Amino acid sequence: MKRLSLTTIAELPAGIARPAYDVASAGIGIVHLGIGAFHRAHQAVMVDDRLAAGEGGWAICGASLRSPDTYDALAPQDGLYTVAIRSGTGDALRVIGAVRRLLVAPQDPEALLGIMSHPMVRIVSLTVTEKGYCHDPASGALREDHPDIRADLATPLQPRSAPGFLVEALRRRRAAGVRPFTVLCCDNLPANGRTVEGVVCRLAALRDPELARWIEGEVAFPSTMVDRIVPATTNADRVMVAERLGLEDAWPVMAEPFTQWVIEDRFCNGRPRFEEAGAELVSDVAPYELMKLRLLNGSHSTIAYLGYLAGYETVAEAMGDPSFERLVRGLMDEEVTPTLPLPPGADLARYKASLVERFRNPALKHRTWQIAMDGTQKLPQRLLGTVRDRLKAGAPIERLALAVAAWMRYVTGVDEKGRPIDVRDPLSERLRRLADEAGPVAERLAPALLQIREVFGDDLATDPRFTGPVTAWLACLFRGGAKATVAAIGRAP
Ligand code: CS2
Repeated sequence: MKRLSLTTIAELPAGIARPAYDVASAGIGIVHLGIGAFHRAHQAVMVDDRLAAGEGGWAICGASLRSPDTYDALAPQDGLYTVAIRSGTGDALRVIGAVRRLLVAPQDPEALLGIMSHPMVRIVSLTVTEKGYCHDPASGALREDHPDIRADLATPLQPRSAPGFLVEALRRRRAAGVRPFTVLCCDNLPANGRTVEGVVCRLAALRDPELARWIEGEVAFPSTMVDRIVPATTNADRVMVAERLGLEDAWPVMAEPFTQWVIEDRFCNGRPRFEEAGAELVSDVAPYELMKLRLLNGSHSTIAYLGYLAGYETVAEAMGDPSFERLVRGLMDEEVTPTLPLPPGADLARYKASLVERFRNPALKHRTWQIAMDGTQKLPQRLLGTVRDRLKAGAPIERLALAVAAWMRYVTGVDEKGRPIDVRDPLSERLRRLADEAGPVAERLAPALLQIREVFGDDLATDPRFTGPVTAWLACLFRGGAKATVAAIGRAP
């Protein structure tokens, strides 16, 4: 079978949407760090819309900071790939042309720095996942002892980390008298623009305080809220797409119909009219971001740990269990909602109902194991901020505590049937060691894991209003398993 590319695109059957513009002549205006499935199903689709609408100078150069996989899949396809929108009524396919160039940073850091410093590039956006910012998830501060940061300070002209690339490219622009780009963070971090600004300015200050001052004064770091559920692509997905296209696509991406992008309208060097592609440009993203991180991602992580332990492979399967649905609705309505400032014009009841519908989408096959990854980087903004707000208000935190306990049970690395769990987390070795030392005893395991300051900060580990319910739920999980514990929630542990 032939491969999707600019040469074969004309052979696509009718019914497959494709770029409505001259792909080959679209100029690059955005460098994106972390060209994974999420970016390709989210921002790149909106950029594709703007290119089709005639804003020709905003195509994307996508860089991978680690693995060459995306490059290897998409470079032979001239950057073209398929987005399959999956709903109960079938899959709608669209070929995207917005990614005009691909790079693999470790193979050629100079090429990436070259394009990042080029005046035609006016935005550098990022989806490098929570751990890609080399920061302390509890405090948001740069981890100066992070191996990649130490390397970037030792050889700043050949950076490794995302902050290292941003600082070096901005330094080059300043030295050459080129206006800086906007840094557009699209990861699920709280106050993501501010957080990345803090990390970048700190790293710059360690190199050159003058540079740090210039970045603070000249570079815009708008915050954003990004939302679209994008499960990892499977081989069955590749086969389905090839059948529909009549062409092979080495890496199509699967997504739900829903998509949302809320962006703080603060750019220092121009931007495409994203609002005409469906984005919401606002003056303050914070309420949207809290709503999404705490309701969607908080529920997701809760479903992921409990669902995995209960033997559910996907979010939709877990949500098919009535006790899980009750737990998620109870978590959202009773424990999260009272902590949320309302975004202007938002209808929270509708938002929550739509989340339950999205989680139940049977076509998505979003694996609990996928969401369970990197818990140490996710828990603070998804669950622990809510816990702190609830404790401040003197309010109960039973479901939140159960979710944290489920994470603890999960990171022991052994499931309820005694089989190993493939725990993926930057702290996985430490987690494993703590779990092995404590053994499957809630009263020993909970305090050991609560000592991880990067996750729980200095306050939660010693607050009995938190440690008490977490330990009690962990004991329940060890005793009765996740299914029975979820069925029992509502009664005191
Ligand atoms: C998920 C998110 O994998 C995860 O941790 O919770 O990727 C989630 O699907 C997106 O944030 C949805 O916008």
